Parts: sequence; C-alpha cells; structure tokens
Amino acid sequence: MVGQIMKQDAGEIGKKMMSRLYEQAQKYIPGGVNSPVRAFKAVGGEPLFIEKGRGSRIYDAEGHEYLDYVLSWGPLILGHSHPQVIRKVRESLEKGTSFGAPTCGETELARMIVEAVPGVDKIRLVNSGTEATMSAVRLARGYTGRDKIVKFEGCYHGHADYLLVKAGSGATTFGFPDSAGVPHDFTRNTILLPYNDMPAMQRVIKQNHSEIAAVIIEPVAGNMGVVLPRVGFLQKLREITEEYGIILIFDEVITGFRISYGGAQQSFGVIPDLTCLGKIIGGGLPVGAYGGKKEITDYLSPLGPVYQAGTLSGNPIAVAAGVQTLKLLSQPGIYEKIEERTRNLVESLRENARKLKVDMHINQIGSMFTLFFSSDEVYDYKSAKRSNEKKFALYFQGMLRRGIYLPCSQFETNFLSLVHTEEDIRKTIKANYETLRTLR
Ligand code: KE4
Repeated sequence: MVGQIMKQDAGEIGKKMMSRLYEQAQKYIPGGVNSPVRAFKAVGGEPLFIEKGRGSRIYDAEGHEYLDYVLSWGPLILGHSHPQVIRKVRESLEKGTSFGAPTCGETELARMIVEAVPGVDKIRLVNSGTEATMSAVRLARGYTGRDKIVKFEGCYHGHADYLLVKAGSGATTFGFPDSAGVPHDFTRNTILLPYNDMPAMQRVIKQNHSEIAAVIIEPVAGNMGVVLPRVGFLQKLREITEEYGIILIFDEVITGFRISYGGAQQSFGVIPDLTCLGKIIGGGLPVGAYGGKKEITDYLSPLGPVYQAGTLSGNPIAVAAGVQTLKLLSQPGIYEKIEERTRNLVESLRENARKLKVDMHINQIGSMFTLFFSSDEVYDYKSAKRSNEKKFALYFQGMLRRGIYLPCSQFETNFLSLVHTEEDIRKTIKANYETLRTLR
C-alpha cells in the first residue's frame, strides 16, 4: 500500500489531500466556502486550503508555498503576519476580546482616519464593508429624506439587497435584482448607470434629482477588475451631486489607504460627502467604517434619527491591528515604494505580452492592477466582460502551477504589499512569460 502511495508524485498526493479537505468543507458549509469567490468556480479546479501566511507568501495545508497577489482581497498591504501588527494584536488579546463599551483604541483609529481622509470629519466603525455601505446609504436617505440611490454597473458595494442589482434590458436605468431572494420592490429605488458614462450620468441625475438621496461609487473600480475613472468623471459627479443636494458616497473599501494614505479622494482631489472604508483599516481583522461631513454623520443614533448598531463594532483586537497598520502606512515614502514596484511589474508583464503577441490589457493604479485578456481598453463593465475569461482561467491555473497565487476571477484585483521583493517581482515576470507562452 505504502509503495503504491509512494509511486504517486507529491503533487498527486497533495491534490488528493486538498480534495479531501474540500469534500469535508462541503459537508458543512454551502459550497465549502464562506464567500463564493473563494470556490474557484470562475477558474476551475478546487480551492487551496491555506494554512498560514508570512510576508508576501501563503502556504497551503500541504506546505506548498505561493507568492500571494490576493492578500486576503486587499487588507494585507503590509503583507501577511507583519510582526508589529501581530505584536499589537497579542497585547490586545491579553486584555480580553470584547467589552461592548467604548475603548481608547477606537478613538485612536477614528482619529487617524479623520486626520488621513480629507472628506471625513467623523467616522463610525462597523464590522465589514457591507455594513459600511449599507449604513452610509441609510444615513444619506435619512439626511435627505429622499429614497432613490444611484450606483454604477460593475461596482460592488457588498451584499445589501438594494445594492445587488443588474442592468435592466435596453435603456432602462432602474435596476433588477441580481440575486435570488431580493424582491424587485427592494431594487425599485436603485438606479443603475454605466461607469464612466458622463452623458448618461448627467442626463439621469438631472431627470431624477429631486428623488435621489445618494450616488455611491467606487472612485476606482476594483470589482470588474481595476477600472479607472475617466479624466473629469469624478469631478463632474461631484459638481452635479453638489448642485442638486445629492449625497456623494465614495466606496473606498478597496482604495482607502491603498492608492494613497488619504485614498482615492486625496489622489483625485474630489471630496465626497460620505466615505466607506474596510479591508486595510482592519489590518486583516474584521473592520469596516463609514463617515464624512459632521452635519450628516450627526444624524446617526444616538445623536439623530438614523439607526445603526453592532455587537462587535470597534472590536479592540481588530482596532489594534488597524491602528498599527495605519501607523506603519503613515511613514514617508511607503506608497511611493509600493507603487514603483507595482509599476515595474506591470510594465514587464505588458512587455511579455507584446513579445508573445498575446492580447492583454492591464489597468493599474497605486499597488492594484488587473490583467484583462482583451485587445481593447477596459473602461466599464461591458468592456470588462468582453475579456476572454476562458483564457484568464488557463492563465490562473498556469501561474498557480508556477507558485503564483492570483485572484481567482477575471473581475477581481491583484494587490502588492510593502514586502513583495524585487526577487518576487522577477519570479512573477518569469512565471507570467512561461504561462503566456502556453496561451498563444
Ligand atoms: P465586505 O462586506 O466583503 O467586507 O466588503 C464589501 C465590499 C464593499 N465595497 C467594495 C468596493 C468591495 O470590494 C467589497 C468587497 N470586496 C470583495 C472582493 N472584491 C470581497 C471578497 C469577497 O467577497 O469574498
């Protein structure tokens, strides 16, 4: 028996073990995962079960090492298990896990966010990005007394019912539920617009302005893959929402503390009325946040009539990780360093595709980027959907075999951390070249 097992190569044994772990998980958890994207459905094969992370690397349950460009979908800009973050988490843990009462750590994290993010006078901590956007929309509706909201196709703001909408047929702009279980009634007040479409945005907002409470947008989209705002788009959005007293909400769950210490609103110089944050501000532990102009945030209970609450909101351990993460990010030169490394990587990947004559487009800003297997520029959801998802799946599997762990969907974002080294970049460029060569 042992001889038989020994005959199979390690990969085969590893594969069997991962299949067993996945089988086990599917017995108790729907789809074997606690968030759908993790199931590898878009790329085929079975998900890896990860045992630990260190720096720029993760290790699966079999001990195989991968260079990680997912970084837990964005939070780990300092890399896995940063020693100073872990130390602060340990220290906090020693004092207990949760008190359900104010702590000085929450005030410290809130102060750091208020000082960093131009549009935030006051901030409320919650447990996820979904809670942050859901609460920000409720606050905007409570403050304006209006019901309608505008979102953009391809932007993802978490899974609140009225934000799970897809484009209606034809020219209709009113959203249709994009998930079972969402009554059409719940999406009637959600207007869906194409990202980067200035004329449509101006026309529809002008037509409906008296009923619109808020416009919510990812100032740089990260959920159709990375898609940048066209020049002037955010500025125009700010002007028209200002003109009609519509609350502009920047969903900076990805971009907050990612593309700069002050987020996209600092990078683009466009200041929203409300900002949603998550991911990085928790340093890998569950933290979301929403805040903005104090005349709006003071509508929140217990000061005002808009209710929102949470048992573990501002959890001391998560806050300790967040505070330490922002402290390290606030040091001079951090963003320039990560951005330069990202630009070098992306330039080399573009060069590989040119040499191998592979149709590939990369959108990049700061330390986030997405490879699209498309010959055209990707500037909205429809153009993103024109990319070749089958080729992406083959690319994903080829890179995984070469020890590079990428986001398992064409419509997600690759992230670099402060601790991705020049050697990591070289390894990635080599793996990319070898993989692209198989895709010609
Ligand atoms: P969470 O509820 O997952 O913490 O945040 C929701 C959310 C809100 N806004 C933006 C811009 C987001 O990107 C997200 C969540 N991002 C996805 C990945 N693109 C999380 C990964 C997952 O769903 O498993």
